[in-house]
Amino acid sequence: MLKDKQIFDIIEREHQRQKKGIELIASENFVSDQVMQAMGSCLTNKYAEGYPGHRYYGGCEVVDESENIAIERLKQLFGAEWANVQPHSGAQANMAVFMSVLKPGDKFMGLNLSHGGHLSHGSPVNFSGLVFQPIEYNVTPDTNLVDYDQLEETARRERPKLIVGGASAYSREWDYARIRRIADEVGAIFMFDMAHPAGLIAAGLLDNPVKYAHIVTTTTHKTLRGPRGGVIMMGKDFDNPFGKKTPKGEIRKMSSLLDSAVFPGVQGGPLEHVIAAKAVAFGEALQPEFKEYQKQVQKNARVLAQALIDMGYNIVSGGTDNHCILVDLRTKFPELTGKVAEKALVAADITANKNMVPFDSRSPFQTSGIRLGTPAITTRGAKEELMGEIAEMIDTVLRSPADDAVIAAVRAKVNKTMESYPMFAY
Ligand code: DSN
Repeated sequence: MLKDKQIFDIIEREHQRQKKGIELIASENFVSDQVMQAMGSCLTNKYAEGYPGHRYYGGCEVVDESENIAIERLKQLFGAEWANVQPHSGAQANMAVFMSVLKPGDKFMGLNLSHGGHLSHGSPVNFSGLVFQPIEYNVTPDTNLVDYDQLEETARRERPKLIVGGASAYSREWDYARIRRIADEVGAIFMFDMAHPAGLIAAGLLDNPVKYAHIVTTTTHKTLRGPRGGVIMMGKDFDNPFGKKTPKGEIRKMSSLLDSAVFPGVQGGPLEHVIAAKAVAFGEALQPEFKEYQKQVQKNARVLAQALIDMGYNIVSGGTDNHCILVDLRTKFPELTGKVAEKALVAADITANKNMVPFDSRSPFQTSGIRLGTPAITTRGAKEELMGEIAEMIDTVLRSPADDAVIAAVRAKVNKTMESYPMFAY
């Protein structure tokens, strides 16, 4: 059969786009060749509804092994007692948790989306806000750190059944112990979605929510540098009875409720090729080189944030503890929206995304911020020396976002620079 030229030409163009640009989207990364190979393997052909040893199809003995290895490596990586590696995405992992611990209409708390929170933590256009009753907590106007006092007062008043921690644009460490204390006091489950900093947590550079939260979810493709997907974990609470009875009257463990919520609750057949790729990525994350990589991710983020601060940019919360930097453009360029900034940077082959900043005066379609991150550029081998240059290139573009000649000159510099930073073979 002839190769599908139309699609493979597109794939090659995307390959070239990734190769020649500076990738600063905080939630993206470049996987290794073996992660890519596992994803593109014959495991995609297999139906395996159910769990290892208990499937609804024959011929699952082989994929049972790779799924079990993925589970064991993930548990080892984060010190978890139980894990489910089947969620197709972070949002589906979160949905399975919501399905397990809430009934439609139940109250839960999550970080305000415009203060760094995530769509699946209570947005009115997402299942979380459509089916359940979200109550926001915020960051403080002065520090832009999570307002734990407000979280506590709100939880005491509203008595939510679930408190969700985690964010998609928050650069600081979390006080997990305090949220767990609040959850215990009001009788809520504490779920932490560590999708963004998971890689830094695996490397021991940030505190580990598995030690505190009842349930932890993450995507596998951000700092963790695995294939696109999600997982759910539990620490010591995995064995707790959780009140829901089986038809025979037995009270089920929370982990078994979560398994049932993933399949058959919100998903059908697992993506065994992606699960094998997750296993490969977890194996890579257990190697000493992964810790060195994450140290560099964190160092690069700090250096890039400082370089921007030195140029007069306002970095939300004044800096970063992780891989993510949120720039409030209003201080340096009051007229420049995140939307225009993103477009100008992309035209210069610097990929970043517009983002709301806390207490934003603009809509989510315009925004006053851009979000930057260092996981992908660090995978390409960038060290802190490059961060100053990147800050200068960003500044040059943002000072003249409508000047095609300036943008073309920066793009040429970006493309030349990236020739010295190889991608994996593919
Ligand atoms: N869309 C992801 C991000 O960019 O943070 C979160 O799911």
